[in-house]
Amino acid sequence: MTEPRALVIVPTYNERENLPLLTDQLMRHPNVRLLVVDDQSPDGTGEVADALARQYAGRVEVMHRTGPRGLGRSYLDGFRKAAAADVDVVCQMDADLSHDPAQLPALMAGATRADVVIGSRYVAGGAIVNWPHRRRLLSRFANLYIRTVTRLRVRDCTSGYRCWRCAALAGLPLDRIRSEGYSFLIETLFMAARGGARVAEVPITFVERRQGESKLSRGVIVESIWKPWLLVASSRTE
Ligand SMILES: Nc1nc2c(ncn2[C@@H]2O[C@H](COP(=O)(O)OP(=O)(O)O)[C@@H](O)[C@H]2O)c(=O)[nH]1
Ligand SMILES: [Mg+2]
Repeated sequence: MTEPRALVIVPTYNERENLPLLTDQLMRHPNVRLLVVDDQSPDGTGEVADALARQYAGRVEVMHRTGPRGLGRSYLDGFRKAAAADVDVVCQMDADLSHDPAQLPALMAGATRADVVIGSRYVAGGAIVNWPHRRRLLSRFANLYIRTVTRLRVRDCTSGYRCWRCAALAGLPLDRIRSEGYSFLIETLFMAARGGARVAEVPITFVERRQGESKLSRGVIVESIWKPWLLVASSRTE
């Protein structure tokens, strides 16, 4: 796999200012395709995505979801579609420019020696820009908590910047995954690791969004408190 071909899945909810910039930067990588999964964003991100799909015909595709929205639901639909794509790796990233497309080749290169590569804020060389102290503490604590409960050996379990080898993604039991938000990221990582996937981390610089708003809700945080325990419990009973 010298020049891996990638499909990048980007879930969007109200990202109309960010998506065009992200797309232009991603399209600078010749072997990268983009699948936008939009949840009927009220701000019209879906139409912006359609225009980008016309501009980059054959490289950018849009999935317009209906029904209940959610990050986990959007990724599950995206993963199912990706299973039929003719690529070597499938990547996940946020639409809000927190994840720098310039760092994508490093994640893709990592997939030559690992099944899942995490763009990590918490390994040497990783960084966070524009987060208040409180937000840093919460994320640090969350990762410590998740590692302790699940025994995952990953430093950044809640990073949404990831690159999967297709075979590793195909091994995930998608029909059994129900979580949203951070829990979705934890659950997919947990399932992969339990299935024997090799997980690697490469450093990224995470930059907090400038445009639009975070969708991080209280419900999402509460779910990620009990979810690690549930994952461990259900893996023991199987
Ligand atoms: N399709 C879809 N995307 C979502 C939803 N909620 C968040 N996103 C996207 O998921 C990514 C991360 O969300 P964000 O609000 O930035 O979370 P934060 O970085 O944890 O504050 C962004 O690309 C959002 O547009 C949703 O319900 N549906
Ligand atoms: Mg964000």
